[in-house]
This record gives sequence, C-alpha cells and structure tokens, in this order.
Amino acid sequence: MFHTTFTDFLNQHFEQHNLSGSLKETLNAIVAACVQISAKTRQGALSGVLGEAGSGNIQGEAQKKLDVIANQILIDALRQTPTVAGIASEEEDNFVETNEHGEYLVLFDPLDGSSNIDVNISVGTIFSVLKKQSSGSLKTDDFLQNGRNQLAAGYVLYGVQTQLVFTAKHGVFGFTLNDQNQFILTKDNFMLSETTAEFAINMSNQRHWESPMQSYIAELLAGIDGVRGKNYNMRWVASMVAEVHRILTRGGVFSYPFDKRDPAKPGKLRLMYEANPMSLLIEQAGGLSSNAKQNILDIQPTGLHQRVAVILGAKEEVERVNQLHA
Ligand code: AHM
Ligand code: MG
Repeated sequence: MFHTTFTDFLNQHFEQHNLSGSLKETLNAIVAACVQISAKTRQGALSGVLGEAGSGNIQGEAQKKLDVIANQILIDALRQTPTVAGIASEEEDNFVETNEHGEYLVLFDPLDGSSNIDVNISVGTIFSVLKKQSSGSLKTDDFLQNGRNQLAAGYVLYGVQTQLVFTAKHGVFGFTLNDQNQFILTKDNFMLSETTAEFAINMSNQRHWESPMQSYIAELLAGIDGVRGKNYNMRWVASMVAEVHRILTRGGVFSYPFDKRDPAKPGKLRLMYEANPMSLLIEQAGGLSSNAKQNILDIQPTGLHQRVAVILGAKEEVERVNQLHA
C-alpha cells in the first residue's frame, strides 16, 4: 500500500511546486545523514554510544556521546554536499563553512531531547534550511534570518518507528523508515485541529512562570469547572520532537514558556534549531506558534544560540495564551 520513497516524493513534489533541484539535493543529504543517526541510536549500548561524552556545548550543557556522534555525522555529510555553504548546530560554538560555492545554510539540533537517550525514550534530529543571501565568505549574520525565510524544515523522530516529517512550505508530509533504510511516504499532509483538550508543559517549573502563564495553566487544570468549560489531559515526554509529532498526529498544545530561573535566558529552547523549524511545520499544518507575544516566525534573530519562549499547536490555545499576555 505504501511505496513512495522520500526521493521519489521529492522529485514529484519539487517539480509540482517548481522548487529548486539544489534544495532537493540538500534535503536528500540531510535525510541520508539521519538514516545513519537512526542506525546508531538503535544499537544503543551494543555500539558503545550511550552515556556522557565528557564535554560541554556552548550553552554549558553536558554532551552525550550520541549528541557528538550525530553532530559529526551531519557535518561530514553536509561537507560532501556541494549545495551547502555552511551549517550551524546546537552543538557547535560557531557556524562551520562547508562549501565555498554552496547556496544553502543548514541549521540543526543533531539530537534533541538527549536526556532521554540513556533511558530509551524517543529523541530526534531537527533541521532547517535557509538560502545564503550574500556572496563572499560566510558570516554569522548570514544565518540570522527570521523563520519565515526558511525554505524547508523538518525532523526525524527516533522512536518506536523512525519517522521523517518535512515541509518545503507546500504542506507537511510524513515518512516511515523501512527495513531497507528507505523513508516511505506514510502520511500525506498533516492537518492540525484548531481546538484541543491536551497540553504539554513541564509542570515542575510552575513556580518560576510569570503570572499570565500561571493563569493559563490554571484555566486548563480547572477543567469543566473553570472558564474553559472542558477537561484537559496532560503529556510531557521532555523530547520536543516526540511532543510535536504527537501534536501533529492527534492535536494539542506544547509550551516551554519564559521562566524566572535565569534572567539571561528568555526560555529554554533555541530559536534557530528548535523553535523556528517546529513553528514552520506547525503553521504549515494549520496551527500557530508564539513566544506569548509575537509569532515565532517573525522574530528577528540576534544570535545563533538565542533562546526563546515557545507555545505552539492548536490555534485556539495559542491565541488564548497571547490574549492573557497582551
Ligand atoms: P536539548 O536540546 O538539550 O535536548 O533540550 C531540549 C529539550 C526539548 O526536547 C524538550 O522539550 C525540553 O528540552 C525538555 O526540558 P526539561 O527537561 O526541562 O523538561
Ligand atoms: Mg535541543
């Protein structure tokens, strides 16, 4: 029943929407690297990839061995892809220039949710593609484009199944990795309901939230007895890829809000590697994303590793959060 490979799908989709062949080449390279990462995550302890790498990234977070391995797989693959001018990674201090004549910039979180690796819970790779706007040698500024400039974005979820979800701004499509290491089209166009009765947030941070967020979650917890007039269910995987995948599949709203723990960090998640690509997918599927005040895709980035508050998913919920913060 399912037989269309990712490569065949891209050929047809890119022709239908008149998209560039070099963007297609770039996406094929990213996805091929993710197939290698999937193989590593599947082996776990058997290939010695679990545990700490003994290093830290620029954000002061301890790196897992698989964070480092996944990062290197992507960088090596994209260095060999002539269409890619440079990459920026959550695990690299600075961008890496890859090909002098490349047209595209690829941004990624090589293994998001990596605190889940050692306990065998879903993790994922998140990626985003921008066009290099200026000529000459690459600068950080070349990467600092707002989310609307993304040409394509997606993730690969290493879960019960390995799944790829991707958009080139003409819908959101899902693929499942078969036993021959091919991604096969299994979901033609995700569409997100505007309403939901399921939310995702790390409740242990509640005391650090600002009051509008306190009010919002209180409304949901009040259920049928409160102003929202219905009961809500809650989920928290602590893997954004798994969370966004659940929302695309059965609806919901996800939030990692601003909190007062560290005034230097306006949120935990990163704009360029997590918030922007996920926001593009959610918007393409008919949902909405916000930092509680502004659409995430309209934020003008100021730094590669910038953090941002994130609320995304069902339109009605994201609009309610915005309203409470107005
Ligand atoms: P990471 O990029 O270091 O893995 O952190 C991002 C992850 C997200 O996938 C997830 O939504 C969040 O961190 C979970 O954070 P917490 O452990 O604070 O609940
Ligand atoms: Mg991450």
